[in-house]
Order: sequence, then C-alpha cells, then structure tokens
Amino acid sequence: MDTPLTTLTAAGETDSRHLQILKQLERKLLWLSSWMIHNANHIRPNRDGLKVGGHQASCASVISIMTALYFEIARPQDRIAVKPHAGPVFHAINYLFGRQTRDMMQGLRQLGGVQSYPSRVKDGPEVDFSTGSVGLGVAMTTFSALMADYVRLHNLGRADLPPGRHIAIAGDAELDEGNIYEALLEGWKHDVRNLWWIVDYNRQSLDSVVPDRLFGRIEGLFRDMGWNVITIKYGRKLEAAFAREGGEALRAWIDDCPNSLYSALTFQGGASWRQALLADLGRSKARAIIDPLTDDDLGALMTNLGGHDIETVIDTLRGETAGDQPTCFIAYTIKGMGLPFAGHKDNHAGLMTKEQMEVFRSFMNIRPGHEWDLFEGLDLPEDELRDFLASCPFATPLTPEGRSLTAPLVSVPAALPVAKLAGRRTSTQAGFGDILAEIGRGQGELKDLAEHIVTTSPDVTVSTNLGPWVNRRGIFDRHTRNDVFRDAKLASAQRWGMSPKGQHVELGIAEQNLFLLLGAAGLTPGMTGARLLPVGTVYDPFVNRGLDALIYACYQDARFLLVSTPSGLTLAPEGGQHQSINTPLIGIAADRLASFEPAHVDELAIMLRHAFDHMQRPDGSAVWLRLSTRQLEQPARELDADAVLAGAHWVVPPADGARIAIAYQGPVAPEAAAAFAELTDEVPGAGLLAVTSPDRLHAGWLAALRARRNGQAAQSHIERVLAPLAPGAALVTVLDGHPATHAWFGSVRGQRVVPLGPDHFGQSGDIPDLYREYDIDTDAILDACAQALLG
Ligand SMILES: Cc1ncc(C[n+]2csc(CCOP(=O)(O)OP(=O)(O)O)c2C)c(N)n1
Ligand SMILES: [Mg+2]
Repeated sequence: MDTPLTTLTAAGETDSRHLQILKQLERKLLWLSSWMIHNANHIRPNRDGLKVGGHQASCASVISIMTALYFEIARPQDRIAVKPHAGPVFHAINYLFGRQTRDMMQGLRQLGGVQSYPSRVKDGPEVDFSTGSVGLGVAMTTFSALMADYVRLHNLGRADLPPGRHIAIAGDAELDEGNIYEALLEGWKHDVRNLWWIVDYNRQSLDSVVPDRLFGRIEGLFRDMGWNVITIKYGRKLEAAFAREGGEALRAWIDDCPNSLYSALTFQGGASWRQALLADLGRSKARAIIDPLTDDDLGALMTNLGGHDIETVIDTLRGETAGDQPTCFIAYTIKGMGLPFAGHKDNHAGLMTKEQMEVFRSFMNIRPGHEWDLFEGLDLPEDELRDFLASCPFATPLTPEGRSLTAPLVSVPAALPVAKLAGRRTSTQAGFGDILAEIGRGQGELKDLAEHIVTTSPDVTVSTNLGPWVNRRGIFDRHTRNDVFRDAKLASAQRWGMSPKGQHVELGIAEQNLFLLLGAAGLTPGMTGARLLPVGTVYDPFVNRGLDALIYACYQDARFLLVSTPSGLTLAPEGGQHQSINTPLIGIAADRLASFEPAHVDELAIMLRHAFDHMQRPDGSAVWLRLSTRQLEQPARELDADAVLAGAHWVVPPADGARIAIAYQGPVAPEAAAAFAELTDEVPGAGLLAVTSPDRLHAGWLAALRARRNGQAAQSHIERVLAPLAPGAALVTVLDGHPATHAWFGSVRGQRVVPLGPDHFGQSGDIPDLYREYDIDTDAILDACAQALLG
C-alpha cells in the first residue's frame, strides 16, 4: 500500500441516523465500484491477455456526489446523465436498489454484462442517457430539458407526472469539449430550465492535472450564459478548521496551493502534508490546528473537500430547486479518493493491485467470498438499510411500469400528399419541402402526424426548404414574439412568429447541437410519454461536423429523421468545401440509422412515409434522407414501394442473362438514362437500375449471408435484383458520392463492377463541367460500359 487509505466514509458519532446510513451507502458504493472493476481485471479468467480496464479512480472521485444525488436528492422523474467513467458506481447504485443483478455486475465489460459506460440500449431502462464520448452526455441534458418543456407546452405527454430536472454529472475534463460551449450558448438562447450540471472537479483529466486558474474562466463562462454557479469547495471539517484561530492562514494556503502540488500531497499522505504546511505556516497560528493532529488525521483534514462531504453536498443541492435558471455545481473532489492512488496524476486507468485490494478489503470489513453481498461490511442492521433504500425518493416508482415511459403511436397515412409531378421539373429537396408543408396543413388524416412532428435546423431552415412548413407551424419559443418584418408589412416569404406552440426549433450553426437535439427529441417517448417525430435538416457535407453526436444519438436508439441537402458535387457552383463525397459511406456504416437517397420525388414520398413509420417501430431506427437541389424531370410511373425501401428498383429490367446493367443513385439519373439509351442500341437487353439505398441493400445482403451460415433459407433484395443478369455480367454503377458505395455489388453474385463517383472534391463549377471533371457524366458512364464489356 503506497499511502494509508483515507477515511472517506467514516461515520461520526454525532451523525444523525439518516446521515450514518448515507455514509454506509457511500462506503458500499466505493467498495462495489472498486470491486467490480477488480473482479473484471484480476479475478475473472482473461482469455485474450488484453487489459480489461475500468476506472476505479474516476469512480471514487464521485462517490459522495452520487450517493447524495441518488439516495437523497433525486426524484424518479429526474433524468440523469452519468459521467461515463462512473458507470460502475451507477451500476452499484442500481444493484443496491435491486434493479441490477449480481450476474450482470460480475460481467462488467463482458459480453452480456453491464457496459463500461452506461448504455440505454444494453443496460436497461434505468439508464436515461448513454454516455461515453465525453461532453456529449452532459450537453444532451440541455436539449432533453428543452424537449421536456416543448412536450409540456404543447400539452403532449404525461400531464399527470411532475416535471423532472435534467441532471448531468460531469467530469471536469468534459468541459474541454467544444460541444459543451455550443450547447451552453444554444441553451441560453432557448432559456432552458430545470437543468443541473454537477461537475466532479477533481482537476484531473486522463493524462494530467488541469492548469490552475482554468476554473475561474469556466465559471465566468457559465455565468455569462445565465447560469447560476455554486462552488462546493470545502467540507465541514475544513470549514471548522478555517473558523478557528489561524484558520484563515490555512484557508489561504489551500486556496493558493497549485493543483498539481495538492494532488501530489494527497497521494503522499499526512507526513508530507505536515512538511509542506510547516514550511509555509511554521510561524503562523495555524500550527495550533496542525500540530495536535496525527499524520492520518491531518491527511484526512486536508483532503476534506466539499465534493467528498456528503452533508455539504446534500445541503447545497437541496438548497437549489432548479427553476428558472440552470445551475452548475462545481464540486471539488480528489480523483481516487479513499484509494491508494488518490491524487496521483497517472491514476486515470490505474487499478489496485491484488495486494492493495486485500488491504482495501480488510479495511472495508469484507470477508472473502462475501464481496458481492449487499450489506457486507456495514455497521448498521441490514433491515434498516433495506428499509432506507426502499424509501429513497428516487426508488419510488414513477409509474407502475417504472421510470421508462411509453407513448401511443402516431398514425401515418398510407401515402403522403404529393402533387402530380409527372413531366415537371423539380428537385428532391423541393419535393421534401412541399410534402412537409402539405402535412403542415394538418388536414384530415394528417392531423395527428402534423401535431407530433417537430423540426429543427442549424441556421439552414430556409435553404433546406423547411420554410413553408415553418410558415404553417411557427417557431417554438417559450415566449410569444411577433415577426417584426411581418408586423411592419415588409415583404418576406418567411413568417417567423414565435410562440410556445411553434413546432420548429431554430438552432444556431452548430451541427453537434442539431444531433443532440434530434437525439433528445428522439427519446421523448421513454422520457416524457410523448412521441415526437423529430425532423432535422442540415447541409449534407456538414453531417461530418456533427458526426460523433449523430452516432451518439443513434447509439442510444433515438428516433428521428435526418434530411441532408444539398449533397455531393451536384450543388455545383456552390461548390468547393460544400461538396460531400463520404456521406453515402457513413450511411452504410452508421448503426441504427437507415439511409436513403432518392433521385425522384415519387421515391422520396415513399421514403418519407416510411421514415415516420419506421421511427416508431420497436425494431425500427432513425432514418436519413440525402437530397439534392438539382431539378429533374419527374417520371410518370407506378413504383414498387417495397423495392424502393429495400434499396433498388429496375427502371428498365434487364433481359434474362443480360451482359450489362447501369445502376445509378440520386441526381445523376439523367446521365445514367442517357448513357443507357446509347448502350441499349448496341447491347439489347441491358438493364437500368435505380439504387435508392445502398445502406439497406448492404444490410439485407449481410443479413442473408448470416442467415444462410446459420442454415436458414434467405435471399436478400440485392441478390434477387441482380439475379436476371448473366453470372459474369458487368455492372456500371454511378452516384454523386464515393464510388466505394457500390463497389461491393460485384461480390453479391460474382459480377464485375466498374464503380463511378467522385473520390476527390473541392472545385466550383456547373454540373456539366463538374460531372465531366469527376467522371460521372454520360460519356464517363459509356466509357465505363465499354471497359466493363471488354472485361
Ligand atoms: C470524445 C472523447 N475523447 C476522449 C475520450 C477518452 N477519455 C476518457 S476519460 C478522459 C478524461 C476524462 O476526465 P474527466 O472528465 O475529468 O473525468 P475524471 O477525471 O472524473 O475521470 C478521456 C480523455 C473519451 N472518452 N471521449
Ligand atoms: Mg477529472
């Protein structure tokens, strides 16, 4: 043991019974979180030699805060995002509440066991927000608070349930993430409320101790954004010492102590504290405080920070009833508090050794073989502890079904309203705006759908064609604000009146906020009992800007519709950096996100209808539509909706045994059709395939391969589609996106693919020039056909 274990959890003789129990639970959480990580790393068989990992120090840091929150302060209607690396503490809390099993606890970080970081999907309904990518879970609470208000102000959801607080327990280094500040700014604009961020201010990140003075800056930023900031700096023991003669000098000494020195002394323990204190305060009256203490007691005094003093934490949190202003609590803590590596700068991934764990076990009074026993090693009667846990406010059921709510389905008509477009020229983006505006009338069978849609966009509402919908449904704002231009009778196509009944949430340009908002809106059924159908629009290239937040939203199975437009090179003169080439590949690779790209509005209408339905299905997912501003002549035809949704349909079916087909995706349809017309002169029987979702095709193909490996009969859509072509047939594929999107088609039936699509980007131009430059024009397609036919 490097240092004596500090007595984080020792109950004092004068403590009330209530407090004694809380301190016992603190002690239990420290034990269980450390033990489950130890078990995973040192006890469980390790088959691959990889370190299992876990964060004992990050857990220890936040024990008192989480004890105070879950066993005293929180109410079942509160929604809480837990610092990722405190996952084991969270699981241990649920274990004490009887909401987690021992098997799952023992399986930490194992397939089927509890996850490293809390996961809504894998760890069950007690997790409100998945976390893991630092910063996102914290910011997410801003948007979930906003969405809870949205639901309430629209009279959707469970009016019978009390409104909850949205709470993030944040690591201090999470505040280095830029998305935090984007969310702060957006939250201020929307006047968010009922929001708490509790910062575990251990002044350590992964690599190091954070610079001094940083927090002065961060605190100021919170205040500038309208937050109430409350610092929980010192615990009761230290405050009592400060109140004594010489105490002011002691306080000044700690206040001035650099973070790294404080951490190092914490790690070294009482004798080092004494040496350092006496070097500076040897002649001061503070000696009267220091001298009578043993080394251990001095160490305990000097590490008595507010975030480890449960009474201080409870009193502070209880004093705040989270109302009109969001509140940030900055709780000073020590990373690894109570463990042998407390304060050590390298402790982030530090694990207690077996020897250290033995000492810790006896210090905790845990008998070998009783490590998982709920009340082992505690000093109070088991029945009393059980009764206490059962009567915690957070443990009382929010509804008979628990804290995770359900919401009725929103009815989606069999077909969405689309104007007759055959022979007319329009774009998929314009078609999207028109259909949504039609839904926005809210007439007849569209009423339910219209009332549950909420739209949002990061400052590209008008340029992505959401304008007509917004004109009908208004902008959401807690306060009613008139449109000044309209009142002054100044001509504008946009009517931007704001009110609590508005259905569009206008965001500033920050794509991570878009995805966090879509994520929060997409979780409203479970959180609020209201089913919102969120629709977010963004320029396709800037999906990349918010990609981690998009993946994060999907990871927790949020349900929403993403519409990205314009896309590809096809936005032409707008050009340059606004061109996107990788997004179709993201569409294939992103989990829990079904991606589509229509070429024509009839396909779009099918996809859009499907999206509103698919978002609501238990086995559904979020949906992504990649659209374009290129106007194309709209065909007159009857489409097979199932084929469109499965990912491809023949525009001109091939003859049996055909030697070649052209497959196109999205706005390059005219080039493909022109090339096809020339091709069929020379190769009769060729086919022309419209690819509407390489993502669905690929998913279906993988599923069929897997099923067949498992001995089941299965055939995927792409296998059926390509079946009429000759076994060695050539496929020329083309899209305004990376050609790898289609290159795999050749593996489906052993046919040969010549894939076309830009693999470079970055020039302005008009469509003819750019399509020629990047080899997706008619000539390029014909050249590829020649190459393919020659083999
Ligand atoms: C986006 C992202 N980048 C990097 C990491 C790796 N990482 C995990 S924890 C951590 C530091 C966390 O420090 P802090 O938030 O202060 O937590 P604590 O000190 O309580 O462990 C980092 C960089 C991550 N999880 N997510
Ligand atoms: Mg930290």
